[in-house]
Amino acid sequence: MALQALLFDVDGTLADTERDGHRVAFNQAFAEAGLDWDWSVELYGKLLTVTGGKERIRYYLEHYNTEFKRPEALDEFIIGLHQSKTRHYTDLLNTGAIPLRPGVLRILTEARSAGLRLAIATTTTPANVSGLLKNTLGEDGESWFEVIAAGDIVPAKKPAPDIYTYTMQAMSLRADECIALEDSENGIRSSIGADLKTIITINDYTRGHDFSDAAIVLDSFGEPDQPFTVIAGDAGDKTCMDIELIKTVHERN
Ligand code: XBP
Ligand code: MG
Repeated sequence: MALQALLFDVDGTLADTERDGHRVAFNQAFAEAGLDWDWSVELYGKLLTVTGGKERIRYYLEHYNTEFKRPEALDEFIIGLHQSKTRHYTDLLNTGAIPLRPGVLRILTEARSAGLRLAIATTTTPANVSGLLKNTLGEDGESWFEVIAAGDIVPAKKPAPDIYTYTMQAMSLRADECIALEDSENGIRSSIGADLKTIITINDYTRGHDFSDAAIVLDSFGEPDQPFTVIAGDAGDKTCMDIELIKTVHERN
């Protein structure tokens, strides 16, 4: 089936948001709440096992801070902390501190000219997606994407396939008409679970992940003057990801 749509993950794929974005915002929220919790770069890598910020805080308490005397209304406590984290994170985005990864703007622009449909399938909070797109693509950045599926819109976050299934249903597309672009093992488990061919662009937190099901694994999408390194798969004679290569990868068995 001909390729109709590109389905993008956000965190780690469109932008390197985790170490210097989400992590920093979590720590700011903890400090603001008078908590002495500090998520180091290393600890945060372990906490990324769990997608979703509220889920991540709970996982931290269950596995890394079992001594903490939990409030009776734990759910509300976590929700409050997470709201504060979202405020800090979107404030950070508004400073322009987090750029798109190499190749992302070029691929999005080429895709639009080629008439491909674009969507987002992410576990992050909708306000975070809006903030990133506005601050990197401009005020109308969100309108580049036909569907933005984010956060709690489906109850089961990645690695469950639900967010991708939801996105394709909203676009009336089948999996063989789409391709997913991801950066993490939870991400590819979700996309492969939804029967999607998947392109992987790794980052420092995900380079050790299992990407054996990926159609191609790259160190970045690259730019014409900043070639990618192919970690697994076949890029032919290409030195950066473009729509032609995305279509070739999609057509392969
Ligand atoms: C991204 C995430 C997100 C962010 C935090 O995963 O795991 O949880 O770290 O976002 P993926 P929130 O890239 O696979 O979608 O705090 O808004 O939940
Ligand atoms: Mg990701």
